[in-house]
Amino acid sequence: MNMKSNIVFFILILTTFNLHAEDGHNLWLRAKSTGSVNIVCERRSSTLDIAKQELEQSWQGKDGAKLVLTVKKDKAIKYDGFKLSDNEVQANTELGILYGVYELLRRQQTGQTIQNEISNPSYERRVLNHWDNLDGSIERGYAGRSIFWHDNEKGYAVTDKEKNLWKEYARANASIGINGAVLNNVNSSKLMLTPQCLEKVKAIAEVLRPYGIKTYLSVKFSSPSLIGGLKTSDPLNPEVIKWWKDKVKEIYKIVPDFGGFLIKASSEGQPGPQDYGRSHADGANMMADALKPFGGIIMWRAFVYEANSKDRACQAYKEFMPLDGKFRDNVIIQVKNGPVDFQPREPFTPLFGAMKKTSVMPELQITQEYLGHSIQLVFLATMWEEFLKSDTYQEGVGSTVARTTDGSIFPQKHTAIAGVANIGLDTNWSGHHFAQANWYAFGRMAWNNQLTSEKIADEWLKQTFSPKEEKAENSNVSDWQKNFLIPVKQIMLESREAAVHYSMPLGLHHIFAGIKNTHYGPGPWFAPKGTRIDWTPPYYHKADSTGIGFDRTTKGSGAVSQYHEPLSSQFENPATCPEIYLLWFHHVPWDYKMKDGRILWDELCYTYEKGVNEVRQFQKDWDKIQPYIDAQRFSDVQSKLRRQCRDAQIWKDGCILYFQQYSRRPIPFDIERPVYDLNYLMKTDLYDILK
Ligand code: GCV
Repeated sequence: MNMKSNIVFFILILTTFNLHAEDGHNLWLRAKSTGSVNIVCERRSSTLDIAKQELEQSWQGKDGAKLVLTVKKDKAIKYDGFKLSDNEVQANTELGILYGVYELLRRQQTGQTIQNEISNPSYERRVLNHWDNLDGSIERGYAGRSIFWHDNEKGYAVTDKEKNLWKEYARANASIGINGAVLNNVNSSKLMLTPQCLEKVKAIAEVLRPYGIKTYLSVKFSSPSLIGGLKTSDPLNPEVIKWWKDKVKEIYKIVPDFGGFLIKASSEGQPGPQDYGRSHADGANMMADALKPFGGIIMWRAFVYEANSKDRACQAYKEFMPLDGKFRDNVIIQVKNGPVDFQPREPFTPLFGAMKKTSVMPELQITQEYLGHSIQLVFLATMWEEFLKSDTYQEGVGSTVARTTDGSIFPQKHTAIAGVANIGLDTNWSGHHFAQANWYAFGRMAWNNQLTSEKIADEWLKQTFSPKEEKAENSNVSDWQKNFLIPVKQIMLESREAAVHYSMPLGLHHIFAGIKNTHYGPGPWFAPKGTRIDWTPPYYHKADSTGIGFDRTTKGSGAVSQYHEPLSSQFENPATCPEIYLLWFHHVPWDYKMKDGRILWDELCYTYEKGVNEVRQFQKDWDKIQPYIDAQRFSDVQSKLRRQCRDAQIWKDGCILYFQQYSRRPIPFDIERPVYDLNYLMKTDLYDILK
């Protein structure tokens, strides 16, 4: 074939098989309008212009319908919430109108009806935390380099192409209700507060503003001495106090809607008030006072743990509970969902609900540091739903984490939720097509912390994958729903549990390969001499000839006592402790009888096996959906699933063979035999270190 006939053939193939190449860049915002809409809106502003443009671009309602956008105060509407009916969006603010428009379009695209209803956000601030460094790299980023920062060579220059990308980013966030972005890593650079860097922040903030996204920064607590020429950064020193006041003034001059600071202090080597003998409250309040006149807030992280502590999981509670009630009302304590560190499964951090006189906000991790990077398909909404619905019992039955943080129980001046972003320069933004669903889910749950993961998966799939040329009433759609939507939703909803099964079942945690600190792959054996013990897996699994698991009962580290009754007693007793947390709270003999009658060792093996089988099933199910999806995204996901299957097998083999050295029991004979040698896996690990 010559060149010309080659092209003709290719076009023919494309039309015949309807293979639209989709690279995922459009995220869940692919819908094109199917008719016109007559928009009535008395006001004009850049935010309202966006709302109108979105309607014109993606309207799928009745052709020629009239839609009124009304900005009018209504007491029943909270923050930037909205009132929605078939022909009107009403809100207190222009941003509320924009959110209402996105909701209306989402309903159209996902075939959901609209009754007269009010939708208010669960949290006032719904914030992405970017762990982006000023050199363009991203800590725990798996989707390319930063969309905000370059390598040093390009410095802080801003291009139109970048601005365009930030606009797309802002649009995606606004469409799911995210209204804040911390632009840089919590392990902040001291340069963040220099005038050159702040000029760039100004440029970014200008692009994000019309979409209602406030800009926040992570800054080094010791900035006054690092870049301000002061001898100290002691929060009670008058010069330091003045330095922060001046710096904050300088920021608000160029970013008038600046949101505030996110601070990692006295944590993992970061400077903090404790360096000067002061408390977290002293540090946070000093900065909060500087921000107060401008309406800014401090999000002060509670991610603290000491080397050599008996139990790292106890530390945040110990340090922060005595300070309850001592923080200013524009300080929010930002607490990770679990007491160790974003593990595949953890019980909730006991600070939730326990701090009653202080605003507390959850921090979730969207980027999959411990859940397979952007290699594995793991839908995190099920994990977040489990967390938000966890009952703390702090103010009686029903004091869920959601309710203790969203102002329903405690009168918090500010409410917020944060998610560590998984966004980078990769064409599809998140590295894995399905990792986009985690970004989406974070926004949707931040808006409504009662939403189920099932509903979120359903709407995300419909918007992200439904065939473009089909309209809701077309019969092919039901074909697509039956053969794509239902099975793929099932994969998503089972995916996190599968990851727990093949990596850290029954409450095991932090048993990752430690080499290179990647947090990918198993390393229960990893404990080189001289490494901090709480950075080695044996500290967490404590496997020995008598059994396995971390004793956090009152006879052990006592972590159970940080939970409110009845949880405390429930966790204390292995018979009542949910088995999903068994090895989190207990060191259990290998022949401990599980609820299903198996001994613990067998149960562990069967669970690892189950996890591997689950991913193999995802692989089979994915292959079946090929006719219902574009070729590019089909094969991208297919190839990632292959790698996930291999890596699940490595998890299973590595963990079972390693723990078998202590259990000294056979692997139950009806499960698949390991295919990797333990020595090989351990050496591969070591080999990596030498590379
Ligand atoms: C940004 C864990 C991660 C670090 C992260 C830290 C934090 O330790 O591995 O990369 O640092 O948490 O949340 O501050």
